[in-house]
Amino acid sequence: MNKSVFLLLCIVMYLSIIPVSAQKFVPNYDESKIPAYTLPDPLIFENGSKVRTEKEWEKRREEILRIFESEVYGISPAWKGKIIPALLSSEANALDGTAVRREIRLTLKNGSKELPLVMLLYLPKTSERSPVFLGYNFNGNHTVTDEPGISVTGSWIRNNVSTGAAGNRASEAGRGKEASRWQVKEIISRGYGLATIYYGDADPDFDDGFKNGVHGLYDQQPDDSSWGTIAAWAWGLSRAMDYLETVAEVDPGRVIVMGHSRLGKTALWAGATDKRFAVVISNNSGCGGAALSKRVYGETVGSINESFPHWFCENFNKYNLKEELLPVDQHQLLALIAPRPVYVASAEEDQWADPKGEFLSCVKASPVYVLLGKKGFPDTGMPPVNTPVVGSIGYHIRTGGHDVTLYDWKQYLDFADLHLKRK
Ligand code: GTR
Repeated sequence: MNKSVFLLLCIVMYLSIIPVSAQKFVPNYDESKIPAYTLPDPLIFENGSKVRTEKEWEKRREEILRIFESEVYGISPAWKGKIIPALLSSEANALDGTAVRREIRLTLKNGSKELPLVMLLYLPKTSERSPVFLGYNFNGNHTVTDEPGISVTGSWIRNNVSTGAAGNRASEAGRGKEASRWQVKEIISRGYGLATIYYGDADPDFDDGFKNGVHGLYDQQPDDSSWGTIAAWAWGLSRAMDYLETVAEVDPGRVIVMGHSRLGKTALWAGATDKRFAVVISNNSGCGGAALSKRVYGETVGSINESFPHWFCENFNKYNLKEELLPVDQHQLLALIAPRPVYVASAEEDQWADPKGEFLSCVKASPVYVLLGKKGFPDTGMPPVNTPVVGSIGYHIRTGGHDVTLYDWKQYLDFADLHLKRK
């Protein structure tokens, strides 16, 4: 064997021992290496004709929604079941007497199948019906504040040293560990309520072949466009909304759906599929959330499908390493929310989530807001850090990493005040 054949053989052998994933999905963080791409125009129908009126937009909206369902998140079933609420606890003087706190078990009942979700609800003390933020938490309701009365929730939980979960069980050790991400006192002091549910109650975050969580409420043979876990979580938020509509102290016209990271992707999909959410907030949602997929920057379609095969529908795999073939991109997800206000937040150190791709989504969703009579989002390039751009679409990039901080909450509260506060 001559020397060069031997060398070639060595290279082939070396490549065969690197896992396929490492060969395929190397993240790009270099703007100059972004492929040339064309974004689908939200205001042009699939047949090429232009959307000119609000009425035509409604048709186009359906068209885009159907593509996101069949190619990205999967189709969620219609809900024809019952929700049976049961009050588990009630505290009239929570948070130093400033709030009312309740825990409510919501049993979703579909024929003979049932699933319990436990909602933690904080409401400000006021005689008016309150606007409420609704969002899932990552580690159990008891991690959201350090108040001792909240029961430890978490039917299946990710093992997580920082929140004291072990053996996939939430524990007392996690109490208050996520409080900085929720800022309940600030939310209450600004006149808003907070409703939160542990996300794994709605669907445990692992690939189980569509059996557990809300998937289990249906007898379903999953196919390539069946609802993935993000769609299942979003569907669960709509069930939470069904319940909030029945709570006397809650203003159902002012429910703000909010989520961080994978739950930010979830909040956006919930806002796109359920028009009852008055405002939608995406915190560091990145790939499959607010970031444009066709930029192929940071986390990509292929890498997210490989790491989290249960999040999206099977069809989404068609676009692994082939983002150019995607018939939609994430600016259209924001456009589906129009004319309702949507806020997208990025973090400077969270390049994995592609802050610029999140910003550009706002820019590219803007024409739909303009068509619907709202002020557009200015295309003036990335704003400086900690300098929100606010209209019907809001955006900021803050200093720091992948997280939800008091700074983020202050912007969300200001945004909610701007759009929902009763004058
Ligand atoms: C990461 C994932 C992101 C984001 C994040 C999270 O591992 O790659 O898409 O969703 O998890 O949810 O914390």
